[in-house]
Amino acid sequence: MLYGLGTNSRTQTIAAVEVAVGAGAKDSGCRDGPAGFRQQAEAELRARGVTLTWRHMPQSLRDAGASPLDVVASTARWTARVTRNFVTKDNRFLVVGGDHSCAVGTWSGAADALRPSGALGLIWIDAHMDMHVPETSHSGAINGMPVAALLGYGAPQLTSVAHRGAAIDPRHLCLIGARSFEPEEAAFGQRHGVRVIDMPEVQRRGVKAVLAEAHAIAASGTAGYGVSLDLDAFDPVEAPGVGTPAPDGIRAADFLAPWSELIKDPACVGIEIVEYNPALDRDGRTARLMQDLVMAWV
Ligand SMILES: [Mn+2]
Repeated sequence: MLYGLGTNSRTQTIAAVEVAVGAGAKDSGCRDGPAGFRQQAEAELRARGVTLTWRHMPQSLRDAGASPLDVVASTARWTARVTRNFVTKDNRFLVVGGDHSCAVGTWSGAADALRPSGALGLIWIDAHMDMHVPETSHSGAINGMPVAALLGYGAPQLTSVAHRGAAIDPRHLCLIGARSFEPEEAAFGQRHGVRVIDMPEVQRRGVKAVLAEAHAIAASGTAGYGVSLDLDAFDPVEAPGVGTPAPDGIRAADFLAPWSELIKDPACVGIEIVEYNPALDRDGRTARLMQDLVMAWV
């Protein structure tokens, strides 16, 4: 099915939000993700008819000697204000991370804006499940916890960013591409009834079919949905510039067309592309993939 008609205009503007956070990861290098993306891909996007207008994260939010949790939580509060504003005004947004802890702010704000009209659905495309709570995490890294936080579990600073309690109802959440996770996360997902389409299932059924299922989960009975894309969902051959690569991932050639259909649905309120670590990229491969992912939106 066709979700939306393309536009005939020659140039398109996308509202981009820079969430330059790295405190949620063991390697803080994806703090440089938005700057690296701009440097590697922005000129080429402009040449292809797409202009990004940026909301920059205030300098004061970057580390400043506070604990990682403090940095992540204050970043989340800022991000939530920005995305809440976009969704309230019916403007779709692109968040560029940053480590995946940025998702706590992105979707807390979007859910808060939609709350008067209904729930927010969420599609989470990632090699990992990100469903740890501080008690189960082996590494303590906050970028392994955002899904749990959005479901209302974890550090109080992360579960009440825009609103007290869960931002996302597990019935409207779907994870895709999981292949590297701890048993505690799988148990958490089962306990809460989260639909997890793991990588073997993606390979068996194909990307198009699993994105269609995820769309049904996130779009049915909700006021809109978002898509959070962790670049480590892709095979490291195609997206080496990530902090936590996992082999045997999704291939861009299978992904781009159904991704385009998924995010062009007017019910899609915004998207998020995270975990780009420019220092680990090879020949600009990951940045080029990000460019294609953004081009698929127009
Ligand atoms: Mn992730």
